[in-house]
Amino acid sequence: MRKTVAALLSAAMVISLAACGSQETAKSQTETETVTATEQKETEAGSQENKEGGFTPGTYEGTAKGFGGEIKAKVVLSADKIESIEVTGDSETDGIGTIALENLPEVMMENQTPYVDAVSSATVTSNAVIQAVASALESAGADLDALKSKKGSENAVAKTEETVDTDLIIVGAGGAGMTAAITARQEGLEVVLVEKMPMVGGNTLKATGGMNAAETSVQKKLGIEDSVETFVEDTMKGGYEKNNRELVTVMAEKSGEAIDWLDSIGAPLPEVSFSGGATNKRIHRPEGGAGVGAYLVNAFKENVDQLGIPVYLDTKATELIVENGAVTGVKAEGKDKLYTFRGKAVILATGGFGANEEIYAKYRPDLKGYVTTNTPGATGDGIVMAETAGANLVDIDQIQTHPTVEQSTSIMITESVRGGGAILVNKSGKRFTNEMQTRDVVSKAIVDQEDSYSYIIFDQNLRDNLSAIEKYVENNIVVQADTIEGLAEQIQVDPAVLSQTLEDWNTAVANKKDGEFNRETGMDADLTKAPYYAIKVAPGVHHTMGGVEINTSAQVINTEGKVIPGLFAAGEVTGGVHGGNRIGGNAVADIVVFGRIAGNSAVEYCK
Ligand code: FAD
Ligand code: MEZ
Repeated sequence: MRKTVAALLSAAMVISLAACGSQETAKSQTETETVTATEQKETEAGSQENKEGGFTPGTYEGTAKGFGGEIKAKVVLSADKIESIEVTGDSETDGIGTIALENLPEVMMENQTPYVDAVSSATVTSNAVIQAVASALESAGADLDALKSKKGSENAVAKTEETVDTDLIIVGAGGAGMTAAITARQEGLEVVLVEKMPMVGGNTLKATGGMNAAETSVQKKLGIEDSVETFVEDTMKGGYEKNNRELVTVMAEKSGEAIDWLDSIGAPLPEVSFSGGATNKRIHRPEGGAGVGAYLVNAFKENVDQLGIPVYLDTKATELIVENGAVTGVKAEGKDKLYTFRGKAVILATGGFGANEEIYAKYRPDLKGYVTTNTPGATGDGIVMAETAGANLVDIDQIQTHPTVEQSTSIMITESVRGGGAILVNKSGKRFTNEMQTRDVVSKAIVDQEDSYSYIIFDQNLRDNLSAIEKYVENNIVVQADTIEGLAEQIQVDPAVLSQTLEDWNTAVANKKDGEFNRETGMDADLTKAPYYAIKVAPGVHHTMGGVEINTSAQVINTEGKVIPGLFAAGEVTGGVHGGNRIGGNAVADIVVFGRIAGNSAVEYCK
């Protein structure tokens, strides 16, 4: 059984990495076919008009459909050279998509051809950039076949070997990894971060709703009553008591100081709201309701840079080095180098496997074909490496869906929208559940509706207080109208039914009593301020609760229940904290609390 997990994960990793990505991959398959067909036509046209031996000087433009909208390319040609390439595309995925826009023109200039390798995990954007530039060149009458044949020979590089000596190697530059790196470096260790993607952030970059913490300085300031005990009990109940109570208790007890630590590194979280399954207002977020992940990743990266921690991007860890039973390093593959990182300890912070359909569908066949909210790097590599080094795995079959995911873009609509007062209606325009229950329950309720989808409905007041919503508007997934009836017409729901639903809901908010579904939280504001908004949603794969077993010091435990010397882990790569179902906001709490613990434990160990 254990061997099967590793074998499956490894095989699927190769597939997943080669295919480059979750949400972009899902689209890329169809789009790549379109691109190829178009490219074929372009090639034929290009050959007919070909100017032998070079280009017709001038400025040429081309366009192509990217991930979120149109990509435009402006190419300046002299008689024998591509002089400049400028590419724009405002709607590409933040981070990875924009990296493709920024990096590819430079590589194209270096190679003097548009036909260069796609940026890992941004295949749709990359293909669109390639097509837009090729289309500009086609309009200049360039020989696209000749330019295609340039690819490969000029890009091929033999990989050299390099050994890097340090104290601590941290694999994965997401939230847990960067938190551990900052903590350990602040205590004087030499640290390196190894990250397989071309950018830092991982799933942490996408986190939106916020971070749970109890008895915090922020809650006290806002007059919110909460307790560590309630936090522990909510988490245990949400996880169906499968959680490791010791780990949960540490997370809850240390969550308050984690909020203060974030403040100390320049990332205060001054607002607090409700998340599903939480008894009290506990989910901490940035001012104005901005997405928590990008905000934290920016702060983490600034600290990592200020502390001079080297970050090896595009460098995929492939194997842990084990000597005399202790972990002393990592083997990794970069773009042009094969690395051996040697040190005294290793922290695995490689995240989960929510972008690895082969694995999650093995444990949950019902999830086959589901979209994922996860970033393409979430393929479970760390779990494989740890297991190969003897680590025990826990709760590996516990996989969570998020109930409100827009299906054509895989964009997750944050729980904070419901926490701020939004409701869910089915295709008849009626509410069908308490929207603030845990996400497994709400997901099931949506799937049980006719055609298995729902609309999340909110108003202008909610939009004004939650800037995370602007991303949904920018991505054109929000329907808007000045009246409830107008909104109903647009989403093809009976206007009378939707009006009644809203009227009943607003009465429930006024009376603080939801007679229909017993909702008790996220009822601070009614839905009465026009315009009104709707987003069509259904569940998507969101979090993998299981992973490597750790103790409260973030030391990795082997299959005999013993600590593996030199190996620590934190974040979504681990199992135990979330049990059978994670409460919204607990993963960011997990990565900050256990990221710090892993950093400190590694410091102790290295001493
Ligand atoms: P990640 O942030 O995923 O980082 C892991 C890193 O390791 C990645 O950069 C990855 O590329 C890298 N890596 C993987 N394999 C290798 C390898 N072989 N070599 C080198 N590098 C490797 N939780 C909350 O509590 N609150 C929220 O509001 C919230 N919102 C979310 C919204 C979305 C859309 C998603 C997807 C998740 C959300 N979560 C939220 C969950 C939470 O963001 C994640 O569980 C958490 O950020 C994981 O952090 P991590 O550091 O463990 O992993
Ligand atoms: O913890 C999460 O995954 C979360 C709060 C997501 C969200 O809805 O914003």
